[in-house]
Amino acid sequence: MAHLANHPATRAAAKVMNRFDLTQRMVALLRQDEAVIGGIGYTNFDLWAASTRADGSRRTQNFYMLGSMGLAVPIAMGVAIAQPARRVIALEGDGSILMQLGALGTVASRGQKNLAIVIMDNGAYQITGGQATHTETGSDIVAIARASGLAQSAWAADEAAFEELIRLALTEDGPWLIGCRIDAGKPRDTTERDPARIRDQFMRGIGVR
Ligand SMILES: Cc1ncc(C[n+]2csc(CCOP(=O)(O)OP(=O)(O)O)c2C)c(N)n1
Repeated sequence: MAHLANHPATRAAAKVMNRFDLTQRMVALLRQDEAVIGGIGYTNFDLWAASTRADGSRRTQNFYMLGSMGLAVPIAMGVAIAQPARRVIALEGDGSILMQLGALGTVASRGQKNLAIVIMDNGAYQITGGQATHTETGSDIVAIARASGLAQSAWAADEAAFEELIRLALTEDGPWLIGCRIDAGKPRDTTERDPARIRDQFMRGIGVR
């Protein structure tokens, strides 16, 4: 893709950034109605933290997957299919997407225009103790995504490039995949563990309840 020519295709070329900082930057670029699906892991917690406003209120167009790995992309794709006028972002950890790689090919084969996938790659299953994932030893999520048919996939070289890629994903046809290398920083908060409430608020947030 011509507009991705300036963005690196390899993990080694990407700066190691901070998950909370990137998530805050992403939330700041949302216009309001985009749906964001947080996968299990610390990606989820930082989405919760970055979506909590100073007055304690919280963005209601977010869904927080608690329980199973690898479901952010499938859930986001379901929302994107059901509501094609809405932009949908899946936020997932490297460990979790490695468990559900077939979802990338499914998204590619559907050519889901309103869907973007953001992978927070810390090379570890951080929330369960920091065991190394395969990205530490050579698996490159962006290369896997491209080989799965997601041509519009790139690593964010740095924070400014990340914002540029998010802006693209919010305005131009997808599907998109944005890889982010992140450090081992702890998340800023913990998602409230109340699945029924999470589901209910999200359904209200996207206007189906
Ligand atoms: C199917 C499944 N296997 C294992 C677990 C246990 N588990 C929960 S989160 C997690 C690690 C998630 O790693 P990653 O997606 O890389 O996110 P991070 O914790 O690094 O933010 C594991 C092993 C689970 N919840 N579901």
